[in-house]
Amino acid sequence: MPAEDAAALIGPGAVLGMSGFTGSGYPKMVPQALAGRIAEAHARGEAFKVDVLTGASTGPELDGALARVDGIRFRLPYQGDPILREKINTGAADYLDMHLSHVAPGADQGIYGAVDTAVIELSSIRADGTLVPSSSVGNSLTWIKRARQVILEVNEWHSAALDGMHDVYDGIRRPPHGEPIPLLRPDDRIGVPHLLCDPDRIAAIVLSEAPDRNAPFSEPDDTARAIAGHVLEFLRHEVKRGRLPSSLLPLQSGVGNVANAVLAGLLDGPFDNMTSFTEVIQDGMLDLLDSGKLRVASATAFSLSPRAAADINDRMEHFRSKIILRPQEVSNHPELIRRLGCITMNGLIEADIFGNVNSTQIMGSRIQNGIGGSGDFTRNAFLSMFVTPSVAKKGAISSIVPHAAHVDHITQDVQVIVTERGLADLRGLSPKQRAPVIIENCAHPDYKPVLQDYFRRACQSSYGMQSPTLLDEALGFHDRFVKHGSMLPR
Ligand code: 0RQ
Repeated sequence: MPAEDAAALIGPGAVLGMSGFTGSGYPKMVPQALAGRIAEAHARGEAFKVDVLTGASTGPELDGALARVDGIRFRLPYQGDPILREKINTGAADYLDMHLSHVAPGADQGIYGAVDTAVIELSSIRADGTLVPSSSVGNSLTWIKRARQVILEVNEWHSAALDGMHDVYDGIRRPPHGEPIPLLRPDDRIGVPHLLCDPDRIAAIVLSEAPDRNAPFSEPDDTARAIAGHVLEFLRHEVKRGRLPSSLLPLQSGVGNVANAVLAGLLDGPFDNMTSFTEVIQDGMLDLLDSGKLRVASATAFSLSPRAAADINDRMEHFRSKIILRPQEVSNHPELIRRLGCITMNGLIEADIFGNVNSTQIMGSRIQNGIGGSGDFTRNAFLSMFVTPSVAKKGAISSIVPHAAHVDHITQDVQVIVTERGLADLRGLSPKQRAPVIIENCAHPDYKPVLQDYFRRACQSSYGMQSPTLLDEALGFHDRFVKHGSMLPR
């Protein structure tokens, strides 16, 4: 049916469970038609907002379109859309930023309310009625199971050869009847390649040909290349010390230019027969798969530049045996991440001198994206790393601060921090021992003396000496930025 007719099945206050993860596999037609309906209702003076639950971030046709018309009351678990971000930061929309592996268990307990409608993008519906997901699996299984009615968007832009790439495991048992998930290696397939839905609950099928819209990556700059260089040197050292095998351990890598530069660096590195157990497959991973250095990549979604997305669409057949897309509760499951021993690499907003990491809130209050899977992976990693340029906003912001203004990853979870200046290996160090190493190895030269001075004085007059802190100065960097536009002392 036309998208407008399908959108008419959704009313004010609806709780919507939608497919989509990092700009991949999200519905595009129904959300835009719904945004049109909401705008018309608002023009008539009628209230119309919905709750939007997804896998992770979507694209301008979903988050952007609904946020633009003030149609989102509540959003979880992750977003990255500039319009929605603004609505959240001005208080017009509520946002629950969650660990991505926690969403499905919460939905099964009914914590987000009864899901009214699932809107799920597919690449095809087979003749036997089974549903083939598109470029992400995310929480689609959960929304289809829980929703009162289901709207399907079949998108012919996706390659038909996606059929067979997915591994949908529906065997997770909740406490008190929990059982191990039977996955022992990143390339294990433990489910079926399709989703199922009782036809009686399918309220509409809408056709689409719209591409996933992901931001293109810029070529790695000197900063990204320097960070990648430090990471690779460190991994080589860990192999030499016998702490890692020469094929490394399953890699998880966040999104963004730095993560992509590290993957590009691995192309020329000495490691072979690598695997990846991650949540998103980005451009760099496809290159590694092409080169044969990466044997298999397990994830829940693609997160590709338009160039790479077009390329993989042409060569899906080739990649189908090397890539497995799973529900995000499986791709991000702590049990599996700990069992496989993942090496995790994620970006950060800021780290403090004790190694606490803020991934989400600028100046402690403005949301950027969300914690995403970084918490699922970091806490349970074999080796957890964070990568970042040492400064943001042309040097007005230091990524290394005396005290993080918000904490997503506590110091106990953070093993290695890397900037273009160097790498801080924090394993085995107490908070007081961590501070000089982080300042010396990671801080930008403009901020190093200020941080050294702060820590020296904190060591003289802190209330306690476990994590020496000057309470009246700890957030001074942030306060200066908010008041004067720079963290540098005036
Ligand atoms: O903003 O675009 O307006 O200039 O944050 O920063 O340096 O381009 O780096 O793309 O790797 O993003 C933490 C946001 C880093 C990301 C974060 C500003 C900076 C720029 C982007 P502009 P960069 P990245 C896998 C795992 C949490 C989720 C996660 C993230 C913009 O890595 O969202 O890890 N991580 N998921 O200027 C003010 C600072 C800043 C700052 C950066 N200290 N203060 N602004 N920025 N540091 C994926 C999923 O989970 C789905």
